[in-house]
Order: sequence, then C-alpha cells, then structure tokens
Amino acid sequence: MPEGSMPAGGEQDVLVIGAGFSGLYALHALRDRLGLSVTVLEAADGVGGTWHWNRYPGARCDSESHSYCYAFSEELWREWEWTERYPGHEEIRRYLNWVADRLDLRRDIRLGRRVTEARWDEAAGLWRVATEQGERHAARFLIAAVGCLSSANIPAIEGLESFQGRVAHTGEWPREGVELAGRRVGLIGTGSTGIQAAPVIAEQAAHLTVFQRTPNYSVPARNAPLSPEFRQWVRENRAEILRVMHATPNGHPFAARDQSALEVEPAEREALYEAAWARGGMQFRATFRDILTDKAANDTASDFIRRKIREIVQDPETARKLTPTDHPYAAKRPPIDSGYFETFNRPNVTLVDLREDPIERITPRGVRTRSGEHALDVLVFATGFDALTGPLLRLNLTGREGLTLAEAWREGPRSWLGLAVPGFPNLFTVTGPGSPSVLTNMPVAIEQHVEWIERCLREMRARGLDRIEARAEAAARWGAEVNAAAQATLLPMAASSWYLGANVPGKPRVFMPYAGGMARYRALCEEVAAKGYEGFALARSARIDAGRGVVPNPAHGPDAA
Ligand code: N01
Repeated sequence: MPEGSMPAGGEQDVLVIGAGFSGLYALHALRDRLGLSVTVLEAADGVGGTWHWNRYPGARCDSESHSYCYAFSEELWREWEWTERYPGHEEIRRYLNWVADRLDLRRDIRLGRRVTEARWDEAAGLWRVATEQGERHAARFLIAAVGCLSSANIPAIEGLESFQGRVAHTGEWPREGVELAGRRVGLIGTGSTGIQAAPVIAEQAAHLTVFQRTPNYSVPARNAPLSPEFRQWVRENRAEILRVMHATPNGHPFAARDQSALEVEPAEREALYEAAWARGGMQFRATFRDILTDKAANDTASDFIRRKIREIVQDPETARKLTPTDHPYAAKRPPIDSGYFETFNRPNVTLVDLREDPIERITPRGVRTRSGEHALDVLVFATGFDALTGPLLRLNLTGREGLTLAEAWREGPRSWLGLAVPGFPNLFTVTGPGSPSVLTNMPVAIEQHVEWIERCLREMRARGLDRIEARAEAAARWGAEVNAAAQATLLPMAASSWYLGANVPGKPRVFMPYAGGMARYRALCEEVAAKGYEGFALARSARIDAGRGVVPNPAHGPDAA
C-alpha cells in the first residue's frame, strides 16, 4: 500500500461510483432490497451528482418536476412537493439530500473520494478500486453510476491561461458563485446550458457577450409555480403518469400526437404549433409523431421556430445570426428557455457569430476574434461535456487480461445494451453509452437500469452464480443496432452534436445513445433477462465454494433469507 494511503475499505459485495440519481438508487436497491453490502464512493463533498456541480445561473431541469424524480416508491412520490413546473438546481439538490436521509443512505456513502483507478483482479474475482485520497477498496461487483454529462469540456483555445479575469465552466460552477454584477461577462456556447444561463447572466452583468458557434433552436419553457390543484392531481394520478412515462420513447409524461405533420392543413398545423409554443417545454417536439423521423415534417417545425426567432429578435442582423440553418430541430438535444431570444434585445447584450468572426485567441483582457478584442472580466464556458464515454474513461478501468477501457473503446464505445462491456466482468454501467440515457428523461432510464441490475444479481444468486460478462458478439450486434436506430431518425443530421462526440476533438464519431426509444429498449432488456441473460457469459467462481462469494452468503436485509 503506498505511503499515506488509508486502510483498505474492506471487501464489499458491491462498490458504486457516484452519488447522483443513479448511485443513490443503486445503493437503496442493492442494500435494502437485495441485502448486499454496498459502499458508494463519491468525488464531491455532497450527494447530487450532476446537480451537485451544475450551479450556474439559470441551472434548471428541462424535464417537468413531477417526472424528474424517483418513481419506484409511492411514499417518496407522495411526500415530496415540487414548487415549480421545472425544478431549479437548488430544489433538485434539496430533493436528493432528502431522499438520502429518508432512505438512510448516508451511512454507506463516502464523500470526497474520487476514484482514480479500478482494476479487475481475475484470480481473486474482485474489482480493486483506488481513490485520489489514497483509499483502496475491493468488491465483487462494480457499478459505474457516474452520469453521462459529468466530464466538463473546456476547449483548448490559445491564450486561455493568460486571461486575467475569472474563468468558470458551467458544469463545475464554484459553490460560492461567481460575481457577475457590474462585470463584463463572455459566454462561450449556446447549447441547453448557455441558453438557460444567458438571460440570467444578462440581468446581473454590466455587459454580456455571447460567443455562438452554432445557432440553436429553442422553445419557451414557460416555467411557473405549481398550483395546489396540480400537485394534488400528481399525487392522485401516479399510476397513470408512470404508465405514460413508461410507454413513450423519451420517458416523459406526455405522448406525441399520433399524426404526421404532413397530414394536416397548413393553417391547422400552424395553430397546433402555436398552441405548443404557448404551452412551452419539451412537449413541442411531440406536436407530431414524425418530427424526428421525416425531414419534410421536421421542416415545418424548424421553419415555425425560425419565424419565431425573427419575430422576437428586433435587430434583423442579430436574428439572422441566431437562426439555425445547418441542422433540423431536435437533431441536437432541443433546449428550452426563459427569455433566451428576448435577451438579445437588451442594450447590454452582444452576439458574436463565431462562424463569421472566429476566435483567434484569448488575451489577458478578453477574447480576440478576427474583428477585434472583446474586453471581459469573466469568461464562462458553457461548452458542454465529454459526454457518455468521458465519465467512464476517466475512471481508468482495467478489465480482464490488462485490457483498459481506453483500448477497448478506441474506435468508440462497445457495450451490450449500454449496461456491460466485454472484457470487464462484473461491471455495470448505469445509463452507459448504447442505452437510451440522454435521449430520455433521465430518472426513467436510471430506474430501469438499476432495477435490471438488481434483478440480474438476484437471479444470479438464486442460480449460485457470481460472475457475469458481456459477450463480444452481443456487443458487436448491439453496436450495429444502436447505429441503425439512429439512422432511422434525423439525429445524425446534426454534424456538431455531442451525441456523436463531435464536440470533443479527436473523439471517435459514433452515435452513442440508443435512439430506438425507452419502451422498446425496456422490452429488449426484459427479453434478455427472461432468456437467462442472453449475450452474457455467467459463471460460478471458486469463491462461492469457499463460502466467500456474494451468492451463497448474502449479508443481510429483507431478501437475504
Ligand atoms: O453543452 P452542449 P451544454 N468554441 O455540448 C459550443 C444537458 N443539460 O452544456 O454546437 C466555441 O450542448 C457548442 O457549439 P457547437 C442536456 O442534455 C440538461 O449546453 O459544437 N463554441 C455548443 O453551442 C444538454 O444537451 C439540462 O458548434 C464551442 C456549446 O458550446 C447537455 O447537458 C440543462 C466550442 C456546448 O453545447 C449539454 O448541454 C442543461 C468552441 N471550441 C444541459 N466548443 C437539464 O435540463 C463547444 N462550443 C437536465
């Protein structure tokens, strides 16, 4: 053990990495329902995962609050009261902290432990995990619950280190905040985050300069406090709300209209889009069933939003720059906003179109584009994440026979169902690449994965097994399926999409999430389990016979008997 390291964390049945939505639920499911010994290692000094870090001005969930929470427990569902249509970051953190207390999770969560390495020890049949803090842990099963968007991407722009003002990435926003009042603020990036942040920063700052590389579509969120009647309706209609969320492709509590955008008369179509615009939110995408599958249908939605941008933005030149032309609406993750386009009517806001006026370098005083220098006190990067694969790769995982995840995924992620990687026994990736993950309302995808893993471990125990590994041919087949599902949609038409890894230089261009829909995916996962874990190799190790395995000797808990 290296000098300064702490004593070994002891041998666990399961180690979970991450204490966000996924890790908290994995701990509850595997400890309290399955009776396994579970420890959660979390890099941050609090629970919350992505919501621990994303504290930028305007940070708010784009899913509606009554659907952005745990659904597995009727008590949790009834006891928690959301206050707004979309929950703000503080409220989500309060919620997750409340869940951690309510389910007595904290005693098995070790905060401030950043995993730096995890190695499969074939002889011992254990994952050996090291943290930056010098701890060593060992566990039979390893669950990566590290989220999809937790590895911040700061572009390597020349001169960045010379900037004398304050620099912050939205996904690692300082806890104490960043002073914006009276400051000249530059914001790079106009994805969902930049679009949420710009209106709030503009209200606080002396001046805001938005550096835009790709203009984006956005629809008003129409956030508002929730009425007592609505909250009552949510409490009383849990079963129906969940039924819809589990039946729809995106896990949201609404279904797409079962009609093509091309089937209706133009006047009626316009009226339906107007109604959707007035209602606000992600539901705009559900105005017609073929918005994401038929380019001509999509054009009607894209054109509608382009017209709205021209109506809202007073300066025609600014409106032109803000109007997306190079990809269909919703081919990139569609943002929703609270006054984004209106922000550009403010006298203290400037838009810089980086396609016409690219960044040359960052200087000590600000950002220099081809047309000149923009003097800044604060530079905010809303430049997104090394999505999906990034959080897993930075765990430095080494599987069987010394295979590293970086090598295994050199040409893009390979995974069976986005849940398990060939060569990495007893590792599960919650909402990993190849699963619907970021194309869905995340808690729905998370609950489905955690419950699938729980069932898998329960059934392995019942069959006297303690080793599971995805087969390479299953992962190869699934890779083709993930690609085919994306090709059946308009999603690959956005060249700059992070779904494709396009935002990170050198990252393989592979469409990473499964676009075939959550409902279909859930059915496939059920089928795999029902067929005895098709595509997986299951085995029994000598540990079991020595009485040391998870399987014959469940630790404690309701399911252990
Ligand atoms: O990141 P993004 P995000 N120079 O990658 C630009 C989730 N989310 O943080 O499009 C200049 O979408 C880049 O430009 P381009 C949600 O899933 C959820 O906004 O690559 N610009 C783009 O404009 C979302 O999709 C909620 O040309 C550069 C922006 O930076 C995901 O997080 C709320 C650049 C990055 O956009 C990521 O969103 C907010 C460069 N070198 C976000 N590099 C919820 O509701 C990048 N850009 C839960």
